[in-house]
Amino acid sequence: MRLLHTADWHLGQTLHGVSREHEHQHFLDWLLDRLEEHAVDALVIAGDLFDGQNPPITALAQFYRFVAAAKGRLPDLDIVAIAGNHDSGSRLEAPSPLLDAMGVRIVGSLPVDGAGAFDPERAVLALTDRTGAVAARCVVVPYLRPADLPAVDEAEGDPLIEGVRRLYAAAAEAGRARLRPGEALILTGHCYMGGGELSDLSERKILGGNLHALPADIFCADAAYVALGHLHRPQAVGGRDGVRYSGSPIPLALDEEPYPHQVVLAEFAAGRLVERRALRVPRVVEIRRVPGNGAAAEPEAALAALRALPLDPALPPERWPYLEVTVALPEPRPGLRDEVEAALAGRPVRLLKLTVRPTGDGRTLAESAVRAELSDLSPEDVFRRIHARRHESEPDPALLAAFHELLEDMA
Ligand SMILES: [Mn+2]
Repeated sequence: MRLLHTADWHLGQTLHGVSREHEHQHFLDWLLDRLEEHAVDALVIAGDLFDGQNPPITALAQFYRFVAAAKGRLPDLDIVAIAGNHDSGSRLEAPSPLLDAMGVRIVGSLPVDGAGAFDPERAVLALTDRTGAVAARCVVVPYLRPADLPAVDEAEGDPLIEGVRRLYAAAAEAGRARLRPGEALILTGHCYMGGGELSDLSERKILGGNLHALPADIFCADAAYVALGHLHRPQAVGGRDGVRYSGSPIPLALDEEPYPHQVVLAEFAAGRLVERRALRVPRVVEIRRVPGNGAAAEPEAALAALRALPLDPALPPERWPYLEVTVALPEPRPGLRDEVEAALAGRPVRLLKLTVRPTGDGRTLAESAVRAELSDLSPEDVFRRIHARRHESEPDPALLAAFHELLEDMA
């Protein structure tokens, strides 16, 4: 059985105000071709299908067009998707009566029984191979919120970590109980595992530091594969090759540009993972930086580099590169943004971010002429700044964690 694992699509995302629709469509078209090319039996999307709880109509249409096209080209394809922290679970699940009948299972919230308690049996889905025989039991667990977790006595450890551990243990046990010889036990999740490599901007602001990072041993050792979502950088977890984040298919922040974006193709035989490889997603919009890294030592150097920037005039506007410019400023320069825009006027490039780093005389950013734009700040940055202004101190970690909890509930 061949399974394709992907996550963190964030359909509907905008990057510094620019729609990613074209890049997402390019990815989805590419993915359809790969599903067919590799005769994939199951597609697992491990959360954050959409960037927000109320996705734009274009993003919803994009997703359902993809599902219909995938089932049209591969009628026997099993599609399994779980909600991530960005998704609205109930919105994802609303079309389930239609999708279930097509073999498309979307799990937005933790499956519960009539009394509202977690029902592990309902978290186990069968995945079939090309002959139509069940080849794997897939345990689907969407992004967990504290209210989803069983109560744990504080003496037994961190209530969140231990709660997640128990929930996964019960779900895996239900999957294991269904396994017949030759079937693989596969787990999914959208969660933050400890020891992961973060890609700074788009993740740190939703994670709230390293609080509640989960240890890899919450996933049972007999799982043939664990398909994770949440971290945008592809990686294995806890030294286990079969426990991994697929990573996002496109860079979701400017600083997610340097590493490859990919999906994972995994093959199972006789209940085990026998082959795994990454399929690299081609990038349709480049991210360029001036200078290549760090900050231009002075504005004139940055402006000269911008004028000399090699750009392809044949590209259609939706493929014009994104540009980030960083300039060190020894003294205020009120017209800098206008100067940068003038250097780029009429050229096939999109300026997404201009960062100014005041140097030398201790002038604060607020006093320097180019002000930070709200869109350049994460919610945590804004919170820290307000806290600094009102209390002249950094927020303590517990307060910051509470802030992130609120933020996640609102996301
Ligand atoms: Mn996420």
